[in-house]
Amino acid sequence: MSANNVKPFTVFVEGNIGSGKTTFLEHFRQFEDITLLTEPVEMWRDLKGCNLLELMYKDPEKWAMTFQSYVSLTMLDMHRRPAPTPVKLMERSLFSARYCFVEHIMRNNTLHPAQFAVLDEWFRFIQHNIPIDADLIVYLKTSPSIVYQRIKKRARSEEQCVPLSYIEELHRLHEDWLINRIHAECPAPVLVLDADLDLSQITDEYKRSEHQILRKAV
Ligand code: DGT
Repeated sequence: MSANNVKPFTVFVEGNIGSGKTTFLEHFRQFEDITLLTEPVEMWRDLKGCNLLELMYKDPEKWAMTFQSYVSLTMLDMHRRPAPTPVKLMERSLFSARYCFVEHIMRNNTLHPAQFAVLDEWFRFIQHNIPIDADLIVYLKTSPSIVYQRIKKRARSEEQCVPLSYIEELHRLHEDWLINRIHAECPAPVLVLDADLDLSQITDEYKRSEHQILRKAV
């Protein structure tokens, strides 16, 4: 809740791996009265000394279920975290975990149907029983070839084995969810930004979203 007990205007920042979600959130650090919640990747890399992200990339058949289960917990924690400001900006959501990442590993049979069923039941239970506020989704739309180059360049050790085909598939799943709307639920209106632009031009593109996000902060 914000200081005056009104729910914060809640924004999910979504987009493929390497689309610039963290940079987008950093852009809003200059403004007051916004709570920024970056994705808990560091928690996934160090859960009591275990790197779940690495385990998942190295042996997905064995670790995807465990990884997704922990992703759900950490995302739910972010959704439920109170914001003392009128605006709350979150990197990703339980929805992209389910409709992009879990969907992918279900379709390519990395998950056993029973494992998928358990994750899906958790997702549905949470959706129906725990309030998840969402007022706007900012979709940082990219071309797979461009984010693939960025991922190679940033060289996060766990992601070195990621093939272009995986990035292409994740792109399609984001498009199906946010543009083609193949799932019944899209929790909020979607603002699409061109996130192919390089760092020198991207600030102007980010500014296009300021009006919609910041008017809630005044
Ligand atoms: P950015 O700032 O747009 O470059 O964002 P990234 O790439 O740091 O963050 P993100 O969420 O796209 O990906 C972080 C890593 O975690 C990446 O290797 C993909 C993986 N990841 C994130 N969420 C999930 C998930 O729900 N399931 C799976 N399998 N992987 C996930």
